[in-house]
This record gives sequence, C-alpha cells and structure tokens, in this order.
Amino acid sequence: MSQHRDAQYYMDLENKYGAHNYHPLPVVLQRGERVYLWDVEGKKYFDFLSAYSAVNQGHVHPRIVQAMVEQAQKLTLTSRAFYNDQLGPYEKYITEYFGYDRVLPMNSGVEAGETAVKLARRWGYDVKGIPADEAKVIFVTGNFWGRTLGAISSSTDPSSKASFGPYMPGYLIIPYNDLAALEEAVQDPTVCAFMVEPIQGEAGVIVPDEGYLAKAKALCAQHNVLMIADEIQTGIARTGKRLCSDYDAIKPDIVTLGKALSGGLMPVSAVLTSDEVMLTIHPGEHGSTFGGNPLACAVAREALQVVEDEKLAENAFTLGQILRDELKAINSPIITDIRGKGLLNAIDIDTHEESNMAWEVCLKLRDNGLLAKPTHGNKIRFAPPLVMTEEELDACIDIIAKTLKHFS
Ligand code: IF1
Repeated sequence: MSQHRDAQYYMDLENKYGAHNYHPLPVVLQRGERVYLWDVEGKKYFDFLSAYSAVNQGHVHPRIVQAMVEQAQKLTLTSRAFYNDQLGPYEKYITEYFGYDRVLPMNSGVEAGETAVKLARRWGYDVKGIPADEAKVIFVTGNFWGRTLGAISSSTDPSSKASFGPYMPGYLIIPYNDLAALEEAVQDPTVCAFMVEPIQGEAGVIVPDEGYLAKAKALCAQHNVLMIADEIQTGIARTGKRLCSDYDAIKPDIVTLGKALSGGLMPVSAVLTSDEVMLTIHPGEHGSTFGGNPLACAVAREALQVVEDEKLAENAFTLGQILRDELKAINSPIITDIRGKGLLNAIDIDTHEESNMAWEVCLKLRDNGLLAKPTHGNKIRFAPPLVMTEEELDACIDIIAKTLKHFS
C-alpha cells in the first residue's frame, strides 16, 4: 500500500523536479470517474474543465478502458513499417463516421495541425500550381493550435510566441470573424489554405457571428483555397454537434481532431480530408512512430462509438442551453459575459486589468467542490464532461451561484 502523502508533498515534487511551464490550480488529483475527480485527501469535485475537452466521455469511461486493456494485452505498436489488424478497420470507421475519403492518424493535436498545413502546402504545389516554396496559409488572430514552432509562428499571443523565433514563413494573419479581411486575403494566388477554429478555445471560447464559417467556406471555394477546420477542442460532440462546423452545414476541406478522440486515455489525433488532398503525400513523405498504432485505433473506435451510443452531442446541446440560461439567471454583478455552444462555455469576470479575481473565483469554486481554470486573465471556461446529467448540472450551478455571491 503506497504511503499516504498530502497535497503539498506532490506540489513540492513538481516544483522541485519539473519544468515550470504551467501554473496549476493548487489541487492534487488522484482519481476520476464520469464527471467527478477526487484529490489525494479524498475530497470530491465536479470537473468543469474536462482536460480542455479531452474527457468528453467522462473520466475513465469503462468501455474505452476495456477496449484499451484488451488491445494492450495483444499488440500496442508495430510502427507503419508493417500492417496491423486495427488500423484499416479504424480508418474505415472514422472516415465513414465523419464523411471523409481518408484519414492520416497522428498523436497530439498539434501534430495533426502540422500535418494539415503540410498537406495544404503540398496540395497547393501539386494541384493548385503555386510556385515552389511560395505557398501561404491564412490564420486568424487569437488562434491556438499547439506549441510547436510551426504552430506558435501563427500565434498572436505573446505568451505562446515571444522569444521562440525565428518563425515559420508563409503565414498571413487576419482578424477572426472578419469576412472582408478573408475575402481580401484569398485573392492572393499563392494562398493554399485558411485554418480556423469554429469556436476559439484558448482565446476564451470566442464564438464567431452566425454564418461566419459558411461564408468563409464559400470564399475559400471561390478562390480554390482549402478550408482547414481545427476541431481538436470543438469537435466530437463538445459544442452540441458531432463537429462544430455542422452548425454551419459546411464540410471543411480538412478537419483536425484530437483530445476526446481517445476519451482522454492517451494521445490520439487525426487529419480527415479528400482523396485529392490526402494522396498528394506519398510513401515516406510524412509519418510518426506511434501514428495509427493498434492501441490508439482500438481506443479511438470505442471512444467515438460511446459518443454515438450515449448521444453525447444531444446531451451537450441540451445541458449547454440550461447552463447558459441558469448562469444568466444568477444575475451576478461580476459576470460581464456568458457565451458558448453546447458544453463549451466561458464567462468573463468584471475585473480591471491587473486584478486576478478570476483566479480567486476558481480557488473558491475549488473549495466549494468544482474545478475550473481561468484563461487569459478574466475568462473562466465552463466545460464539464458531456455525460453530465441534468441533476449533476443543477448541483454545479448551485455551487457556481454560491461562489459568485461570495464575490459580489
Ligand atoms: C496547452 C486550450 C490551450 C487546441 C486546439 C490544437 C491544440 C489545442 C483548438 C493542440 C490544445 C490545449 C493545449 C494545452 C492547454 C489546451 C489549450 F485551448 F484547450 F485551453 F493551450 F490553449 N487545437 N489545447 O485547443 O493539441 O498538441 O495539445 O494535443 O498547451 O497548454 P495538443
């Protein structure tokens, strides 16, 4: 039996031996189940972050764990030097599930983003006819698609980007949710793609105008530019639809997925696109040691099937509406905005720049049994696992209301 240690012991270890690349909320977690987390002192919490939307199916979902255990006892990794009996069936399953011709399996979300940009550039040269090394990709202000040099080169957030240069060339940055800016940028014949999050997660759950994605897709099609939808945080039922792009009834040319693609059990990501785009990459021109490994394939199939079987998109849609309505009904003087779709939501806390009230609110939420984390200063993301029941949501809303009263 491992000796019991208090929370400070674990926080001290991380502080002493780990990189200081995060500033976690002071709570040390030990166990998770569905919408609940327990810390090392046995205290129980509602999880209102879902590991940034990686745990849509709830913590430690038994069906996904079972799929993982069974495959882990058979075969976990072959590399792509050989075939295996999990990858093909998974590729058929996920392409039919989302309605695309082909999938390129990777591991982390940012690897999927890098793969999507490489595919777009290669398509730009081989299909659109852009002169060698001149392909441009359009990104938007406030974007976040990971921490690699390729990803941060498109960032407009100094905390992601500063002092990591020099940066990737061939990137154009236009304002998010600005169709006039996009219309102007796509006139450039060397533009191969426009990459955008249907709702910006890291930026603080920024929801664009109704129809923005549909109009953006039309502009891209008109100018032979690929639209890349980054659904790594918004996809897989999080916003109340299978993909957030479904709200605009569009089919992005390329979709990236990650996070909940494994239900939070291991890193699994994917790039979905057409034959025309995918087949511009030939054997030996892209890959990854763990990309498409048998274990990831077994886990991802079950994770996606759970989303369907448990109607998680429908649940997220319904509960999200209740959550936003109830947050509004609290009528807290310190909330200045409530926004989101499905169970990807955020509130803005009314603070003058330097105050860290959002952090204080999250500490108090923790004391009251609910875990959430501020992003970009005064925004708090509210994103519980999609398996939450209405009764559990009501209990969470009571905790939020009680906590906010403490600050008004
Ligand atoms: C961190 C938040 C940050 C993402 C979208 C790609 C990726 C992400 C839309 C890359 C990753 C994570 C990264 C993690 C915290 C979290 C996050 F937005 F979710 F809150 F940082 F902005 N596209 N988001 O949101 O996926 O390579 O991480 O698997 O880096 O702090 P990844």
